[in-house]
Amino acid sequence: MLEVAAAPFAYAFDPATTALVVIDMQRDFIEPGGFGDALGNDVRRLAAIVPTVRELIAWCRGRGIRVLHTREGHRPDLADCPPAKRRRGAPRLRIGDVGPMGRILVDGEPGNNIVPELRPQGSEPVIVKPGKGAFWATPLETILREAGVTHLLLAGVTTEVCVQTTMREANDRGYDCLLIEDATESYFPEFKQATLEMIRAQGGIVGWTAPFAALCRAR
Ligand code: C5J
Repeated sequence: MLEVAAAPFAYAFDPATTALVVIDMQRDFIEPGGFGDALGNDVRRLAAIVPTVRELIAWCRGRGIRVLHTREGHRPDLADCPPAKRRRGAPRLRIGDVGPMGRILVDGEPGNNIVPELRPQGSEPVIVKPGKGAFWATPLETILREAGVTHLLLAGVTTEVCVQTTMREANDRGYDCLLIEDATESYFPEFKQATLEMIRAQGGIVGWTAPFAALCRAR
């Protein structure tokens, strides 16, 4: 077992039954011309965590911790995109429209690819998810259960949307979850801060948080 100095208290895990889930580190959210940009966000905040996420992935691979990746993406016919999701707000480009990196949030388009620095390796599963949570309408739970995973490390974007939704879904399914604070980011710094605080409030009601350096010191 390894123990991390986390908040609200120490997080203990066995690398053999732990998986890292890297959420939506895809060009659509991180590079100019994607969905995040079309919604009017400054994507540079998200791009800044790529080096830390890369180190985190390498740290996990080096310890035999399974690594899984997710992408928020829809079928080309958008049959899995609720019209309400597509209609919402006033983005410059809607889901399915053609942008500078191909069709926005559509599986198989260049913008839907994970950024090259974080490219999945070998047999690492890539879960394509039509919702914000990675458990909804995906095989993630089956993959984790088959592998005997009980503990999840979480990273990715955005902290208060897909990361938090996934962490809550995982928590309700009985997983002990640790969110790596500097390996997640939001377009809104105050939303990231609030999310970290609400996750670890009330004795870790959703789970734990810790910086990557604390994970590296786990003994
Ligand atoms: C959003 C995500 N923010 N990956 N997706 O639409 O957080």
